[in-house]
Amino acid sequence: MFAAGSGQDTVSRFENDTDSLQLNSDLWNNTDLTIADVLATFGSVAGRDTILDFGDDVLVIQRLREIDLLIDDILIV
Ligand SMILES: [Ca+2]
Repeated sequence: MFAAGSGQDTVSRFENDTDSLQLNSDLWNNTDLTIADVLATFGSVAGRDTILDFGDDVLVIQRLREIDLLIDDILIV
């Protein structure tokens, strides 16, 4: 699970629709965001990777260039 205080983490072998990412809502101070909100607010693509940048905590998903693919692979916990 990726949560506030996790720092920078990298997912090197993410398989769309197979793997899932657990994000703790403390990353956005437990405000009421949907997964789509989270991706739209914090997500970006840099080169071949998708970055979820929560400020102090940054999750890099390597070799994924379409953020929308994640929408059914994220679990908010
Ligand atoms: Ca997916």
